Amino acid sequence: MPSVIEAQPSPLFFDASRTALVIIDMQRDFLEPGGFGESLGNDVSRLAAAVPPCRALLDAARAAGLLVVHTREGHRPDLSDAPPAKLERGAPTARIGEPGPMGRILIRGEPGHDIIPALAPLAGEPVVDKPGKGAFYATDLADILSARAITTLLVCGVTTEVCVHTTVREANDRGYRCVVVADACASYIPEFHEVGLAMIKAQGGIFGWVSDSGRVVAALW
Ligand code: TIU
Repeated sequence: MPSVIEAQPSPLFFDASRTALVIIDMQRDFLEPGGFGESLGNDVSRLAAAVPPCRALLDAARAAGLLVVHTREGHRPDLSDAPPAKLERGAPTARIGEPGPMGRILIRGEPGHDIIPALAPLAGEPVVDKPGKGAFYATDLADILSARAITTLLVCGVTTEVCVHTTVREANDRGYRCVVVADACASYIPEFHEVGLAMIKAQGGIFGWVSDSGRVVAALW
């Protein structure tokens, strides 16, 4: 039974049984002081506004029986999956793999790599660990989605113009209909959030659709 999400540039009809909520990188390393985001010179408090809308989406998606996928950006402790070009950048004292107040920065298994408690995954919800910005690159996300015949992705998380955007671009080329949930995404750079959303819905929805948590939650009931 198709439902409709009010979105821009047009309403989107979707089948809940073939729709997944994808929550991008809502990790302590990006949202809390002392992690990767702050090491890059960012004010991490700018991301807090996305947490309640993500929580509302998560509650609604679970209640509606949607597939919920969580992603985390991070690297192996030996850094063997981290390209030198990525490791070289950032503050010399707080690069990927260096110790910090939440453990080694952006390393799997460290406290900073965890998803924030407010959005903790439930048993049975796939958590996709990714070494890059996009959630398809070097992961099994495509297999997870195809096993459930997923065609539509509701995408939220951080940051809008980096990991959300890269994932949506990858997903769009793979044929998924992507709805980016504006208020459930955030950036350290507010104008990049705004222009990142504008890029997705421009030109007739060149990468997908943009909606907000209130409209998406309403469509899921
Ligand atoms: N720096 C920044 O804005 N983002 C990232 O490095 N990763 C994600 O967006 N997850």
